[in-house]
Amino acid sequence: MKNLIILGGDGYLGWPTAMFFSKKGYNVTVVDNLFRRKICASKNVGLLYKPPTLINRAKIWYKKTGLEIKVIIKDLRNPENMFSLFDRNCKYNWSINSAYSGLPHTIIHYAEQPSAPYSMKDIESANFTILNNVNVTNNLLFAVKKFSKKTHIIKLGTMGEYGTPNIDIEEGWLNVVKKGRKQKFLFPRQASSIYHTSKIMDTDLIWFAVRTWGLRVTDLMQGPVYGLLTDEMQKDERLMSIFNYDEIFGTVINRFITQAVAGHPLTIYGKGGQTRGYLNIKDTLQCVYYSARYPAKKNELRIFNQIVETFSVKELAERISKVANKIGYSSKIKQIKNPRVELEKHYYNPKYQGLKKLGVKTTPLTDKIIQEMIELVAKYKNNINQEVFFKKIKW
Ligand code: USQ
Repeated sequence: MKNLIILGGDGYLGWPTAMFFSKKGYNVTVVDNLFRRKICASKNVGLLYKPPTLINRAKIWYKKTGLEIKVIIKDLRNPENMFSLFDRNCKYNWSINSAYSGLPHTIIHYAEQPSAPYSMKDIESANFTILNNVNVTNNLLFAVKKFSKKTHIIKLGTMGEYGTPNIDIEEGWLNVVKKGRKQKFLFPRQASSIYHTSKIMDTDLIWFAVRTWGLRVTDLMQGPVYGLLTDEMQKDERLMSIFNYDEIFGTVINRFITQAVAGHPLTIYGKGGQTRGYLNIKDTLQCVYYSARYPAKKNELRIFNQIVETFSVKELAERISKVANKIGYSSKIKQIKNPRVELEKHYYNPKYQGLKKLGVKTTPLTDKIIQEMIELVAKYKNNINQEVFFKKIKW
């Protein structure tokens, strides 16, 4: 049984990933400092429903499947906490069988502050984002170097690291020829928030560690994710992922779906030509799974663009509104002043073949999927607080 550790295992992607790998037969441990839950509680952020605690989620999972997901509540900004994950005497907060059974084959690193608006809120949030994200990444690299150089790190990067350049976006790297000489460099990165910039800093650290210490890392450059359900959760809605629709943690498709259900206009920022690469939460799991199954080699920083299809914000609003209207909602669209500094009309042509070549089968956004999301969100309609659609964060 392969040991797999998920850093940030309580988040939107972390918990579904834990169940997915557990079902696939991995020996899964999740680690989290519960940052997301604490912020959601303290900042009155819009959660569609309150998921059980991480420990209770693991217990429910065990009752349903007989499979154990070990839980560790720790802040990984502390290097000792990170190092302890490689220690045979590491204590689990919740575990049926606490015997430690060897070093991790794979570590999936999601343990970051994931919100661009949160990082732009004020100096405290900006500093927290930079310090947390870079610090945890650095601790992980040092821990793997010290205890387990064979461990494959899967790091969640973001397409936002590249920004929206006026040229095609390659998968992570760019071959440059100058005066007859050639060199492969990281593809130029130019982010449009402190959060996205912190991910660029992570990438620089990782590339340094791979070159210098021979680590093996896969960096997944992910676009905005949408959806609530994965195959594992459908057994029990208490196992669904944390779902935000607010300005801070809600990604745009999840927000538009919730706005349609609540009878709030779908809020396009500015002209709406902002184009990004999107993917269903189910596809995130597949991408991470195939990356784990076919790991990067020693001394390799392998980079994949983790997206399925591109849409402008305007296209998304129109599609979601159309489906909502068809099934009886009265959904409107409203263009509002863009609180962000970003290009509202631009060229966007990223490559994203690598993960498909590994075997990932994609789930494009269909009207049926939009309808299913609307219907599921509608079950929690009474929990929607329209006041949190905007928290007045400006770039
Ligand atoms: N947008 C609207 N209206 C809204 C909300 C957002 O027009 O009500 C626009 C934004 O201005 C932006 C686009 O939708 O142009 C996407 O915004 P988002 O909030 O869905 O995504 P973003 O802030 O970029 O961040 C999200 C995740 C982050 C991940 C990133 C991938 O929160 O963790 O890294 O997507 S990417 O965008 O490709 O960098």
